[in-house]
Amino acid sequence: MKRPLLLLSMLVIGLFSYAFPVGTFTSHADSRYVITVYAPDADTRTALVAQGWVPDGVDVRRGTVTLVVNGRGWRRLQTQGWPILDVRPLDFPPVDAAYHTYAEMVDELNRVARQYPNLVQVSTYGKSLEKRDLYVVKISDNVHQDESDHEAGAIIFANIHAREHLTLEQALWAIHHFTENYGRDPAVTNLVNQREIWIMPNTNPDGTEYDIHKTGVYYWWRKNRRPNWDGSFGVDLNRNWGYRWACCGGSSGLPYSEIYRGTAPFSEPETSAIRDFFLAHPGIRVSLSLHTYSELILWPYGYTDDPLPPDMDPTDYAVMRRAGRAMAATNGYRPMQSSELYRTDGTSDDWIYGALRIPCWTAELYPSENPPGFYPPASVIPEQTERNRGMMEYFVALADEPRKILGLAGDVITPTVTLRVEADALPFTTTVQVEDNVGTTLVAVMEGENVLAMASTDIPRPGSATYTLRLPLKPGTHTLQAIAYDAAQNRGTSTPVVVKVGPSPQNPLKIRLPWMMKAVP
Ligand code: 0X9
Ligand code: ZN
Repeated sequence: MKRPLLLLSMLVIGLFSYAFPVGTFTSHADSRYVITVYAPDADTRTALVAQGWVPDGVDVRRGTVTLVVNGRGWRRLQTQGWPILDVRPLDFPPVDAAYHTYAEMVDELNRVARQYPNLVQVSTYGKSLEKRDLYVVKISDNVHQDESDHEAGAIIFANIHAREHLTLEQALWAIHHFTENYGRDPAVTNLVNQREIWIMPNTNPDGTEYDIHKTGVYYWWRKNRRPNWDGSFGVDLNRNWGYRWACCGGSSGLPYSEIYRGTAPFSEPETSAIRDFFLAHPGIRVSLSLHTYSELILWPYGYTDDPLPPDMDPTDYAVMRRAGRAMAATNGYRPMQSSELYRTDGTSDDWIYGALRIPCWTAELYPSENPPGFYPPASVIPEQTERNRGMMEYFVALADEPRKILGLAGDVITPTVTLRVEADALPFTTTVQVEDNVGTTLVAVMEGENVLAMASTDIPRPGSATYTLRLPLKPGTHTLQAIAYDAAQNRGTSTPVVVKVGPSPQNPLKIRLPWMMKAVP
């Protein structure tokens, strides 16, 4: 009796969904969908499972099964003739919709790359265990050229822990910040010109997708999705790195543990891909890893409580501690050695410093407590990502020579800047004269916070240089100031100059007065 009824209802629903196809979404290769299939009894559901489908939820009363599938799976369900009642894209809960799923992130990266083709390069550096592409974004002037011989590299990587979704938003914020403010904000422009910035917004895509795989419910997932020998899933990707792996009781050998270190150092494709990326890019001089939560800036090591063990250079220690404190001063986070939080071994940063000797930090972002813990509402994203602007810019600025902050190496000399206004010239031009030991790379004439004109050079010559800039000045009184940056992001400023601009042929006043323009030094 069951069978004919089922066949009939399948036919009816099949016809119905043929006439009114469910879902107006175009299927995207990376997108995943939450699909409700009509499977009213155990036999039908068993048949579904026998075809390889894994139910993510069964509503026995309504007789439906929920499946999370990609575009291929959706099409396969259709060709197999399963009655599909509902299709919706997998997403964060409505209140958190502004958070990016993996597919939304990929779309966003491609969109930014299309918008800023000369500044942004999107590529992949490997694949996750479940074969998702691992994305890295390069931001720099002449982005498609390797300029690592004269532009230092800085890397930011995020979301190595799945549930720490705010970190992906922080990484996307950085991608937007360094592109949208290019040519507008002198500090950002000089950084993009003088650095190669690498950003990995999601280093654990299998984990992040799993964490949100039932819309409306978070799984509190931390690890990747490695099937372990005991039937549990996941390796903690921040315990799997190969420097003093498993050394010190800061990780677990038990697969079901939240801090399971895996079967061997770099056993996971997600960690070994980042390692290989570092090895292939020796121009990277500083590294920042983004986690949540606690509002902390951490520096190595995690494996020992000793702040300065034999495998740490005292100067590097001073650099990491001082820069950690300086970054924390920009956003109100607390700076400390990593092991002051708790002992860890096999973390990314212990390897990045221990094996490569690259100064590195981990930022544990907003919030400081739970709740909201890992799941702050999306409404905080703008404020909490913008909060880290100072930290991000400081970090990228360090890359040319982190030891410069101790005054021990690199360039610590600020450009000397003189601004001269050509009083009788039209249109209004200024000459900015700059003097610097290694040479300035960017000058700008400012009126308060407004940039009136900007000029830059990629490879500066030491000594003095003169830039002539045309200013779009309107009649009136203006207080101008010139600023200059060198490649180390040292910033020099001129003394302010007050300029009175009268009406000109370009700027006629309604009542014609003899025009004048006067420079008062
Ligand atoms: O335990 C971790 O992996 C990090 N904290 S989290 O709550 N995001 O899981 C802290 C790692 C700190 N260790 C190093 N930076 N070495
Ligand atoms: Zn974390």
